[in-house]
Amino acid sequence: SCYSFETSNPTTWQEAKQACLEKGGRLVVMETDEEFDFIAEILRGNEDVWTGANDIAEEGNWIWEGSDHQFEDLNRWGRGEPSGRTIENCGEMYKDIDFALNDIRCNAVNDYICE
Ligand SMILES: [Ca+2]
Ligand SMILES: [Ca+2]
Ligand SMILES: [Ca+2]
Repeated sequence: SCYSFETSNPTTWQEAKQACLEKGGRLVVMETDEEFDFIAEILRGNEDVWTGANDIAEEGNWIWEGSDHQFEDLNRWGRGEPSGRTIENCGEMYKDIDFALNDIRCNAVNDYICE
């Protein structure tokens, strides 16, 4: 894949999704542990970023937006995550837990990665 790290204009998750679509891509979809580790390594020293992970359509049913890749193929949640039930429906890579996945409110503003 080809990635675009958008770190100068933090946005909500929906805005990030739309911005990636307008570039002809999508929010990053993690297909393998190798891909996740590769991105996490690049992110060291950076801020939190949005991924395509979300459970907006159905609480607890996490998907990768714009992909039929099975979310359950990967388990990269931080300890105790996802924690936010219906309040937190979008997935970020969270710097405070070494860029593991954390569910957070979709109207938070983050950097994001398109692919
Ligand atoms: Ca990918
Ligand atoms: Ca949720
Ligand atoms: Ca959380």
